[in-house]
Amino acid sequence: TNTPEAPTIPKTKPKPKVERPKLHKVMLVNDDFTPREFVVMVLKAEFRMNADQAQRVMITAHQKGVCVVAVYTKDVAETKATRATDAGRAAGFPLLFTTEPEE
Ligand code: NFA
Repeated sequence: TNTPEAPTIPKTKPKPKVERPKLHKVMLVNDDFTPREFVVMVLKAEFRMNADQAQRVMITAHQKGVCVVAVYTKDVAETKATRATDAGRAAGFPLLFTTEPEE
């Protein structure tokens, strides 16, 4: 009368071992003072864009108020946004880059 126990089967899914980090967008914010050529120069230098890409992003921010520049992990996005904003400030311009998590 001694019934052997059934093997225990775990009902929860195993957790994936590797999760990809949430990406964060770097946004370029328009202003009325920073020269277009300066914005393009910063985009090329800090975000490794070519002239065409940089021009397109600059114009989009100019026309719409804001434009996504690129997506990175949180640390990289924040570092690049800070460096690019600082480059504007160092030259006396109110150029602003912000970051936000991607949906
Ligand atoms: N609006 C700025 C100008 O007309 C150019 C600019 C674009 C500034 C994108 C900041 C961001 N000189």
